[in-house]
Formats: sequence, C-alpha cells, structure tokens
Amino acid sequence: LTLLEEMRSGIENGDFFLEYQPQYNLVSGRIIGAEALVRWQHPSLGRLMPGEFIGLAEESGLIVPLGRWVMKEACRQNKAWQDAGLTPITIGVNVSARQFSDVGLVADVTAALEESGMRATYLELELTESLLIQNAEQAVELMDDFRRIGLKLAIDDFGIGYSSLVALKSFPLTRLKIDRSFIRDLDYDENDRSIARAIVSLGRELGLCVVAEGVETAKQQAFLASCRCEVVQGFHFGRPMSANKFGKLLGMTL
Ligand code: G
Ligand code: G
Ligand code: MN
Ligand code: NA
Repeated sequence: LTLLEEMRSGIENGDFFLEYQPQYNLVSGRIIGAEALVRWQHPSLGRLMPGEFIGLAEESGLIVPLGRWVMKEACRQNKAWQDAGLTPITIGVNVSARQFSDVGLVADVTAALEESGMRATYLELELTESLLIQNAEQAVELMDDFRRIGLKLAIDDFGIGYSSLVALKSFPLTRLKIDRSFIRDLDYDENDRSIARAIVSLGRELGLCVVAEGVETAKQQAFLASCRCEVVQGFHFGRPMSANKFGKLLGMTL
C-alpha cells in the first residue's frame, strides 16, 4: 500500500488523533483555549507528525475528509470537557487552503457543532495569510458567514506572509497569532522586541485578541506581559498533549 492509500483507510479506521496545546491568558494565568493538532498513529511506521503527512493530504485532497474528522473530534472533546464541569475554553483548529476552498466547509463545521452540541463561540478556525489572500473576495464572504454562525477566526503565523497588513484591513478576524519566528529571539534581539511590541499594539488597536506563539522562556513571557499581549502559547507553558492530560490540566486550574 502507498502512504496515500494508508491515509485513506487510516481516516476511516480511526488511526488519527488530536493533541491539545494550552493557551493562557497572561493576566489571569488561566487556560482560555487550546490549539488542536492532528497526529497519525500509523500501523507500522508509528506515530507521524503533521509535517510528515499534511502535505500529502493537501495534494491528494484527503485533507478535506481528514479536516472534517479533526473538526468533529475537536468539538466533541471540548464539549465533553464542558459537560464534565471544566471551565469552558475555545478550541482552535487549523484549516488548509484546500479545505477553505471546499464548498462543503460550512456544512462540515455546522455538522460538527450540531453533532457535538458545542456552542459556535468555542470554536476557532486558524487561517493563514496566504490562504486568505489567494481568494480574498470569496474569503471575506465565507468568513462573514462563519462570524454570523458565531465562530472565532484567527489569522495564524501572522507577519511572515507578504500581505500581513492587507489581511488585517480586509478580513473579519477576531484573533491575531504572532508567528513564533518573532518570539524566538526576543530575549536578545532588540529589533524583534520592537516588532513584537508593535504587532501587539496594532492588534489591540484593531480590537483583536493577540496571541504570541512559540513562547519558550520566562523572559519572553515577561516581555510579552509588558507589551500587554493578551494570550500566550508555547513550550514554556505546555507542549501539545493528549486529551486525557489536557483534561487533567484544565481540571487543576478550575
Ligand atoms: O503538530 P505540529 O506541532 O507539528 O504542527 C505542525 C503544523 O501542522 C501546524 O502548524 C499546522 O499548520 C499543521 N497542522 C496540525 N494539525 C492540523 C490539522 O488538523 N489540520 C491542518 N490543516 N493542519 C494542521
Ligand atoms: O502555527 P502552527 O499551527 O504552525 O503552530 C503549531 C506548531 O507549533 C506545532 O507544530 C507545535 O508543536 C509548534 N509549537 C508550539 N509551541 C512551540 C514552541 O514553544 N516552540 C516551537 N519551536 N514550536 C512550538
Ligand atoms: Mn496554528
Ligand atoms: Na502559527
């Protein structure tokens, strides 16, 4: 079997699973969200990371059924945490260009919400600049539809595309996720500190919730707090982890 054939059957057989990386509010110190990240428990190759299969899923179109499963599972799990009495959080799901241009996306999202019973406000779609710019007009319409349903919309990897400011100007976003390349060298790069500070103010001015990704040190955290960055995500706070582990973490911070 080719990897592609295995992926097709893997989706049907339940060989994929999600890990969750916590997002913390910097002021309250509480978990306010999680990013869902897909993994593949391959029958013979073991556990594969997105870098090893998302490209193939996108080229082949299998990202559409895989993304549909991710959406359903993320909503189901988040609703289960809520039903267990844990603090409600927002669950972020990555969306590829191929999924975004698929005519069935709204139906898939709606189905995931209905089947899980989770309110739309607890689901966030993470969209990249390049995805949005590729088909800007259609993207605005689709995003307006999602906002009407009540979803949150994040621009992911912000700052590394060629049209960051146009994206902020044109699209109905709720969140801005600063790409981790701007966070990595904060402890010793004065220019990066200026850029990060400016992105946080820009986002705040626009009324967006600003999330810093890839926070790995206490020093980075302190700097971001001094910039009044609202939310942080990164290895310093927690790596992507199993649903079971994440549920326990959420329980401890009730
Ligand atoms: O999980 P990891 O930390 O290796 O994620 C790498 C990248 O893979 C993420 O930044 C994201 O862009 C992509 N990715 C992870 N999970 C998903 C998913 O469920 N759907 C899509 N389309 N991309 C994902
Ligand atoms: O933005 P994107 O969806 O590409 O980001 C998710 C990816 O970032 C995942 O692969 C996740 O494992 C990775 N990631 C999360 N936190 C950190 C971090 O603190 N440092 C680094 N290097 N990668 C991180
Ligand atoms: Mn992401
Ligand atoms: Na990102």
